[in-house]
Amino acid sequence: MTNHWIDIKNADSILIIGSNAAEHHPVSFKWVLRAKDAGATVMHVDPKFSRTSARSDFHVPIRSGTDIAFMGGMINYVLENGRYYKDYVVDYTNASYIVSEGFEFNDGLFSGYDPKSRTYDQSSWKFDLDSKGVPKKDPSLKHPRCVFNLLKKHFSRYNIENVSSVTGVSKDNLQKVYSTFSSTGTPDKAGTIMYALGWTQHTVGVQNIRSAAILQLLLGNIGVAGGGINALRGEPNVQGSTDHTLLYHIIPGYMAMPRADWQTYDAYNKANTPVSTDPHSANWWQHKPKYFTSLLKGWYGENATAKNGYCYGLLPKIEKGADHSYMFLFDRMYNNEITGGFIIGLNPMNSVPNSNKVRKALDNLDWLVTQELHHSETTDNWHRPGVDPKKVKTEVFLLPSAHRVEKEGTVTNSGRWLGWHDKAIEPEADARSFGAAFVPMMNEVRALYKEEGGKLPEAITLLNWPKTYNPEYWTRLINGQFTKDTVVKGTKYKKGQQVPSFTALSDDGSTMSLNWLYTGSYTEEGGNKAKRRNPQQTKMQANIGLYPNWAWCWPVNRRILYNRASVNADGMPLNPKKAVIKWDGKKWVGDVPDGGWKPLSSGKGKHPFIMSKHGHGQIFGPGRKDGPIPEHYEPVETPIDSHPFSKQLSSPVYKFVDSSMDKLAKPADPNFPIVLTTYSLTEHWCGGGETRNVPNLLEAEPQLYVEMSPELAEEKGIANGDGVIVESIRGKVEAIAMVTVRMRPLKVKGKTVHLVGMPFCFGWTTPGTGDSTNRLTPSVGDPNTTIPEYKASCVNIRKADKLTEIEM
Ligand SMILES: Nc1nc2c(c(=O)[nH]1)N[C@H]1C(S)=C(S)[C@@H](COP(=O)(O)OP(=O)(O)OC[C@H]3O[C@@H](n4cnc5c(=O)[nH]c(N)nc54)[C@H](O)[C@@H]3O)O[C@H]1N2
Ligand SMILES: Nc1nc2c(c(=O)[nH]1)N[C@H]1C(S)=C(S)[C@@H](COP(=O)(O)OP(=O)(O)OC[C@H]3O[C@@H](n4cnc5c(=O)[nH]c(N)nc54)[C@H](O)[C@@H]3O)O[C@H]1N2
Ligand SMILES: [Mo]
Repeated sequence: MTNHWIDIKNADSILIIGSNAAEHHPVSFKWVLRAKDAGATVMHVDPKFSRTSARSDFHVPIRSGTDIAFMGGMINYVLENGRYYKDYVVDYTNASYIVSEGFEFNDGLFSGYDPKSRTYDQSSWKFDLDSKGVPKKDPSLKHPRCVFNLLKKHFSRYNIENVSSVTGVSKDNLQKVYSTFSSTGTPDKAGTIMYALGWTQHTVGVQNIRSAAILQLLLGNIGVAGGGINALRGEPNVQGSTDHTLLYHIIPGYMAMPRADWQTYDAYNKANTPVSTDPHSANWWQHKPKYFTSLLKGWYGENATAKNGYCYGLLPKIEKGADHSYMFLFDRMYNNEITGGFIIGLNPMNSVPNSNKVRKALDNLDWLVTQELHHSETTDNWHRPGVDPKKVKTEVFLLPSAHRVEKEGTVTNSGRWLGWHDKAIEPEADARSFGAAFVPMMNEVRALYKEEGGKLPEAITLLNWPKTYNPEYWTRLINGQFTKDTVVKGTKYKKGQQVPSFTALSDDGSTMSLNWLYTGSYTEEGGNKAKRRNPQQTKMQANIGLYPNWAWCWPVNRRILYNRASVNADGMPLNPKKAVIKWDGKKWVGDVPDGGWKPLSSGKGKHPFIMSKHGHGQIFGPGRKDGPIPEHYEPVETPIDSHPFSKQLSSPVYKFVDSSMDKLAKPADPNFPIVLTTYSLTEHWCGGGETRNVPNLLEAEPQLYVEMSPELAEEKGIANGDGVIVESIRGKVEAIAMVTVRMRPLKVKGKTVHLVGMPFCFGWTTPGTGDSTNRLTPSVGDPNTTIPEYKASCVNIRKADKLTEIEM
């Protein structure tokens, strides 16, 4: 989230799109309702009517996978009707930058497309630079090739007619949302966008979010109280685990994973450190070598020296363009390229797309280590129905895990707040937390490498590694410590003492930190700030609910990101009634500002978007793999075979896994005419591996069902409560029909398109519940993130002759 949970109460307009916030993020909804009580309009744009819709001012049904058309229509509306916040757009975004002549967009494709490799050469997506290397600008926004005019031209196709015919949203509903939300394009109003999986789980997931970034920049809604783009994160600590590298393409603190073409420490730094020649651009990532060196010092301790490139050579390096996300991992397993591994704290045999295939893939392992609270579809895959366990070669180790109430440590919430979680009781019997299992296991591995050698043993033997597990110890190291006696701004620090802030991190080996974003969270002066529970705040902070002494927030306890965009050049709040920061003549007050420089009018200030190279909010965003501006593309499986925006039906660069078990339905396939979307349930957790083992939750939601409209039910001769078979080109599942007006048929290009929705929390290890919905879903993903397209695929549905045991 750019903002945080409490801040939602400051919004005048709330657009919940691609999220069922009331059911899956109830804490967020407390603040949504506060805002509503204070007069905010709450809108829910979602294929399904849910408890979120029920508490919103209005619900807008939409066809799954068409949100860029919906958002593009709103961007067009804002531009055509002059609803944007002109000063903000000119001063704080890249709308005035001149885009180089080589950049083009024709019939759904951006310049640089290579159909053979299905990738873009992004080199033409750039700006004209002046003699000093700073982008040329036209603040009058008249230049035909300035970002603003290219944007206008691009989205002019997104008129109400086209948008309505593709999304299935009525014209009335489009007008209602567009006019309400765009009313926040003034300094005294703020609108927030809350999204989650309904936006990310698409082959255009990243571009859905880009469309929100563009809209919010046009309306001046970034950096202000009650504004922002607010990703409602999923698993309780998924924010923390992404910050610390859950994903294969990054290392802690959002730095790039080392690659084979960056063989040395210097090559890594050169490729990853942006340079700006604009004296007013903070270009914060220029400091990356300090964070990277401190991380290497954290990993390899005293063994990491300037002379040996801080042990960079010991790190594994991935090939440029290689994809190690889970769809591709399981594909490698399917092709016998992986012999063994660990699966801990997840149940991929239920939650990964195309379970038919991934279950077979897992059979190819020689060994598998799992650590669980329960038996799951993953731990027990070797004896799933229809499989002879004698024929499965995998040796499976099932280690007992401590439950979360049996462990302590930090949790980072969606708003980037770092809280401490106490242990309530000791784990039972042999159950251990992951750390308590992993730290000693790693010591055994180290001992073996020391004894036996092997390939590049130093990568393991030289690690800075403790003897036993202690969460407090890791929390201190994540913050970072001095490795030499040092003086920072007049204060003396001894070797081994905590680093006070990331501005003190250095690339000369005198500091270590396991994550620069968290430096400042555990200091000599403040102790472990995750444990802070002090509600004190100044009057200005209390006005918008910043609570700076409660827990700690990355970066540097800044509660609202990009807050320098909430003030004018003199440092005065654009909206004084809900000020975030303010220059009092000598210093900034309110939130921790995005950089402590004086206001821009002093001549010594910096542009507010300090993480982007040139310092402006990126309306034109050249860093993505599928284009600098969003464009509507259909989901890979789609009920239509053309759309009015271009000839390019689906994303030209979506990722897919190519195997005999990964079939895809063709566009408008008459065998699979119905759009399927899948989602979580209030009463269960994700794949259900945990909650199906809690009897009262299972009683509340006992069985796989499929939500469908009365119109579809009638067409198919299905009654509420009937057993049905839902089938995709990849597999089928048995479910109970839930006939409900919560799902509506939509008019798409003049024809009726039916949508059905299914939860994905059931599985065969809990008898009588049904099996994984992911037996239906395809292994296709976003080109930037490879997140699977769980939210839109095509199926058919028929009444079951009898309710059988699940077919395998
Ligand atoms: N009780 C409970 N809470 C949870 C979870 C749980 O399982 N149970 N899971 C947690 C996790 S890990 C996560 S990631 C989050 C998930 O939180 P959410 O993303 O809110 O949950 P989902 O149910 O996956 O989907 C959200 C909504 O997206 C809609 N949707 C589907 N396709 C589209 C589309 O193309 N466009 C639009 N606009 N909307 C679409 C669905 O109808 C659904 O209402 O919740 C977390 N919270
Ligand atoms: N079709 C479809 N598929 C989806 C989604 C969707 O919307 N639609 N959503 C996706 C999303 S957002 C997510 S996050 C994934 C979730 O997918 P998974 O992570 O696979 O789902 P969970 O059910 O949360 O699995 C967690 C497992 O960890 C166990 N567990 C719980 N606590 C602990 C612990 O402390 N230690 C250990 N070792 N184990 C523990 C639980 O018993 C459970 O079996 O599913 C994805 N799959
Ligand atoms: Mo999630």
